[in-house]
Amino acid sequence: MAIERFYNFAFPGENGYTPGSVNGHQFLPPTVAAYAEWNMVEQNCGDCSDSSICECTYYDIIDNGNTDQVYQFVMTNIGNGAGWSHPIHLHGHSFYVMKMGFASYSQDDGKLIANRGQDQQDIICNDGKNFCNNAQWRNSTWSNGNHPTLNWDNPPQKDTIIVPTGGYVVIRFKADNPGLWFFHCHIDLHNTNGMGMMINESPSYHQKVPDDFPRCKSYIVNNGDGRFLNEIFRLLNINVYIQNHSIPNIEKA
Ligand SMILES: [Cu+2]
Repeated sequence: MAIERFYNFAFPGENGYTPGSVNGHQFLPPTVAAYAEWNMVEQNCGDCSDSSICECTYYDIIDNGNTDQVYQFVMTNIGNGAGWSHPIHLHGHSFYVMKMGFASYSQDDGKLIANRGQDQQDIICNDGKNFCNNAQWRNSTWSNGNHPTLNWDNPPQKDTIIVPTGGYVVIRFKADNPGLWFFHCHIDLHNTNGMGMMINESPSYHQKVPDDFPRCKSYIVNNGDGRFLNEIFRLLNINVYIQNHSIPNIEKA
């Protein structure tokens, strides 16, 4: 039996605030080396809800020690925040592509038909704003890895797959590689805008870091120059997060 998770990679939001996110969580990079100092990662995504967009160091824990457990991820690109296709990349695994679902396009002009994305077809979004932060199969008997028409005949094995606008991709892999794996859109503008998350796989089975491995601790600058400094750090590609930072908003084209 596969354990199933839904992740919506999109730009949901309202009032001009539509950052890249996964299930409505705009990713904040951890302020520490997360693998070595997991207990210092700011793990509070408590303000996030099905009908809001939040910023946090979003992660999910999978497996908990059973190294043969199969996981099924349903990666969606649906709802209020659909509009671009996303090449989603999972570190630490190659996965099997079991199914792809597409939105409906006009036979005449090739354009997306309004309201015919997969949030209106195979998948349902439970929130009134159609952010799709907590999507599920419309047919509940498909839940928990029981979708009836997955491709079992030599499914392609990949580590990156396009999740089409308005559509979804079902992947499977064995959780047999304990570690901390980034899971993100590989368009860097989307990724750095927050469309990513961490998969913490089998935490109790992580390899220990060497005893003398540097512990940098959390370094948070919080002053009036924070916004300016944050941009400098971004330009230098230094992974330091400034409180009250500003991430440029990506407007829909
Ligand atoms: Cu993207």
